[in-house]
Amino acid sequence: MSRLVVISNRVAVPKARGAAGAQGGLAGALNAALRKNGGIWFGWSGQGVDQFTGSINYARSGDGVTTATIDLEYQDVDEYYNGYANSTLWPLFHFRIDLTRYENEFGVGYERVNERFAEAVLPLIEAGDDIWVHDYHLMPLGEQLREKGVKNRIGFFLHIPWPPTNLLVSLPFHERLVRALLRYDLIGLQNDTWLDSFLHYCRKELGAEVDEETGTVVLEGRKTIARAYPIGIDFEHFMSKGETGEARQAQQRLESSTRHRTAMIGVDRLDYSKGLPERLDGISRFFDNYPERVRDLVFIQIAPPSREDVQSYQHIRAVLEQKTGQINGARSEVDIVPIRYVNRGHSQEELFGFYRGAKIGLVTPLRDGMNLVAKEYVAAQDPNDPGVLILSRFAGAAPQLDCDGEGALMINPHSSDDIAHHIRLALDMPLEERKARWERMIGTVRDDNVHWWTENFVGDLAAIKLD
Ligand code: ADQ
Repeated sequence: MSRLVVISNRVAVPKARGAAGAQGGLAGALNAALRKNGGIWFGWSGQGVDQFTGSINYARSGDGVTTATIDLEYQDVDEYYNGYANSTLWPLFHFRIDLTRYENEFGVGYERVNERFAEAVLPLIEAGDDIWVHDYHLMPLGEQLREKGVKNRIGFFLHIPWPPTNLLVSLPFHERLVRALLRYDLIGLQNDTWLDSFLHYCRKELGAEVDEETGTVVLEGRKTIARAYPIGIDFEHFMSKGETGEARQAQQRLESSTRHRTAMIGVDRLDYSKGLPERLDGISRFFDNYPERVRDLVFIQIAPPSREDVQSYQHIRAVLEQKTGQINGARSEVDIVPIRYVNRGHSQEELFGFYRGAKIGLVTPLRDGMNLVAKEYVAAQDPNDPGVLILSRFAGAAPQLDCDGEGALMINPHSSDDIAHHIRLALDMPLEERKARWERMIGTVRDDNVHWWTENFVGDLAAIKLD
């Protein structure tokens, strides 16, 4: 078995023995793969410094995973992280061309940091290692490594959507970005929709030879395989959270404070891709269309701020505060406040309890690579009295959770009426139908979990024959 070198923008260091996965499903799964295969996890420390040195900070977690991190210059953080990654690629790849900023120095900073990553990680790579690079921050890294003579197998997984060709071509130097990507041996996307868009671009814009059946892309004699690998949650680990006193207490807090009314929950990073203003518009429409139901529903939105240095994130936060205030102002009674808006994160134990106490889960991204909240909501339900998941058709998780129209209630997040109508259906859904829908969804959430995902990707990478 090959040793694994995982490279991502940030490294989630397990804090103590047995704590792997405490930072979420992905961290847990990558730590598990690293424990099994041996190897190292490399990335940015999250620290800014005045002058880049490239010196590596090693740490060994309680359960034996070695991490290696570098500090980045403040200018790198501005241009690469806040700039090209989060102000150019993130909005564009979430179809938000209106929010996409194209600045020359962002692109230069992005390439500079990718080169710095390549130089710093190079001495850590041994012959026979398999290398697994993650996400939009590091698309050119494979090419940088190849140019420095790395001959190992290198795979890349994109956690966010792949945009349609006619959007992607609005990015200056788009060809350069995708050509660099084709220096990887294996490219993973979250589902077939994003995979199809990727293959379409390769054929149309680069003139690559594409075999849709096998996902093989050949450009100038070099071969890359592209496949869909839908990421899942760390099911067992997440379920163990439900056994804790903290989870039970969270559920009780939620239930006792919403007595006689149905609690509906949304849990998201505060990000414009998650469709939060549109969600509030849908809820407002529900109250307009069914005024007699105001006393039946409480909506709880948990949305901790993220990427606060980026302007569009400051804007979305202000929009949400205003909309929540407006709806509550118009609809509250002395004993009813229809929307509770909580601006902070919670532990997985608490989230488990909140999910379980809420009889409707509302997940309405305008675009999302996958969306693990939808899967966590399903996992946390009581099998004897499960809640209803309302899910955007534009979430990467939609094909798995739609279950041929008999799983989640699928909605168009741009339509307030559609959201309002499905909230009413969910409120009135009989127990038998709730159970039947939940039973169809839980299989894929349990089986297609994050360990299945890592094993599939790492297995396919290891099977690639080197020239
Ligand atoms: P994210 O955009 O961060 O991830 P998502 O997959 O929904 O989106 O959530 C990731 C994790 O964050 C979940 O485990 C969730 O519990 C946690 N989380 C969200 N809000 C929280 C809160 N308020 N408090 C505490 N925890 C919270 C990116 C892509 C997704 C893709 C993942 C994994 O944008 O589409 O599913 O990567 O590939």
